[in-house]
Amino acid sequence: MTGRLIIASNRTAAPGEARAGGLAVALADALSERGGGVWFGWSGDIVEREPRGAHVFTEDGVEFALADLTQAEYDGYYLGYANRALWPVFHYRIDLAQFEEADFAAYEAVNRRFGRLLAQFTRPEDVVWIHDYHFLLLGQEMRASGWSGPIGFFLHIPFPAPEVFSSLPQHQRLARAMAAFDLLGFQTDRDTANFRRYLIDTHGGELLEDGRIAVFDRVLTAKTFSIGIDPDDFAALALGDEARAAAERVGGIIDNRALVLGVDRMDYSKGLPQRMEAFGRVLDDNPDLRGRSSFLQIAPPSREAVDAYQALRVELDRLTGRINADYADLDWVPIRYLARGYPRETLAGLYRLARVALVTPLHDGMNLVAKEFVAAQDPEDPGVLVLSEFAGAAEQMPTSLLVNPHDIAGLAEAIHRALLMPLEERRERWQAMDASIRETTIAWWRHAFLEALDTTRPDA
Ligand code: ADQ
Repeated sequence: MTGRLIIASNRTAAPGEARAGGLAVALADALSERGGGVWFGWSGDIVEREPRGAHVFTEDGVEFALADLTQAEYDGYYLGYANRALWPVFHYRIDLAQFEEADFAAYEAVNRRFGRLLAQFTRPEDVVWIHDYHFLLLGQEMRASGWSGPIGFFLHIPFPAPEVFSSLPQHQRLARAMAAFDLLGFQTDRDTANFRRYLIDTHGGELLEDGRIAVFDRVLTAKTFSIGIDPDDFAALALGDEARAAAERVGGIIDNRALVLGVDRMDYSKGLPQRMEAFGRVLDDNPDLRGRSSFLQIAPPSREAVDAYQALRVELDRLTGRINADYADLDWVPIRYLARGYPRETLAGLYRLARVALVTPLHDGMNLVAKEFVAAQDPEDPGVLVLSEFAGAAEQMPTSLLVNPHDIAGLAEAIHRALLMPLEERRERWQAMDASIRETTIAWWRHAFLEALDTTRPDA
């Protein structure tokens, strides 16, 4: 008999909110499969006075416990330490990181408050599954509040090379806190290896024969669980009415020229300027390709309060302006850049229409857009995935056109090659990618993680 599941993630898919993403659906499924449990997270609300408890709702046997943040907590914990220190460092952008002691203090305080709160919702036989970089200290804080059962943690973003992680002034403190988890899940073998190497080289951790690591008087498991999607569900979405309507609309506008597509949240980790430059380079170097393909980039702004995002926006506007001014004609615009989000159905239709997808982040935990693109293709006439070697998905999709996103010439060459790739080669490459996304689906991911967590017993 397994205990209930207790999930903590920064944002939850609260009752009544649409569960748009595959992840939200997967976690909701995990909770209901266990016959209930608790899903804890930030409510999304900012309040004036320090909140004490959480708002609790019950839906289909699942308790949602949502805690508010004060403005100061939101600024220091969320916008500050999580988004201006952890996010850039974990994505290898130490140059953009801001190490403010006050931000870390807020991060610590919120993790403490949330850890205490969450401990109150647990029963002795439960298992706890904590998500992502907002909550690196949450397990330790739960332990301090008396929770001694199993705690699993999954990191959705990359775990950087030890030298990069060590640039965080609080890395020792973070590492000790992370050792309160019993099972740590990472997106790729590269991340798992980075984490292990960090513990072994920096903290004298010892790799045990069974693969676990002994460190800070605890024994923990670090393992790869590559997140996926539901390929059948996404393929069906791509054939639906809304998807077809979106594809027809865009197909009409680009007059059925080859569509080169990018879909990302607007973030400096996604390599958007490099991608636009490379597309510009294709046009610079290949007069015959001018007027023959259209690049559509969808990138809704995220975390706009952060200066680095505003700089990115200015850069993208400049690049689009330059390329369109050089090459647009009366009936053709080379780049269209839409700074807004679209429903999954619309994206699915565009993926299927696209001849080439550019998924070229400078660093990315996994990148589910790459997998969704593959799932949405017509098996008889599939498009080509140009994929960054620094996206987690690259480990699983060696038959994509792998690129170094910093190498503009190489990227331009890959786009050129993708646009001209013969049908037979497109099919062969796609078949291998399709097989791969069917191996580690989102259902596989949550089952594999929870199975590993259920067999992990806290040792100390
Ligand atoms: P993200 O950085 O958000 O996620 P990604 O995995 O590509 O990156 O996307 C997650 C979901 O958001 C996908 O379902 C995708 O369709 C959707 N999405 C992305 N751009 C969109 C857009 N412009 N409009 C509408 N929807 C969009 C983090 C990590 C990733 C990791 C995931 C899951 O940064 O590396 O793959 O978590 O673990």
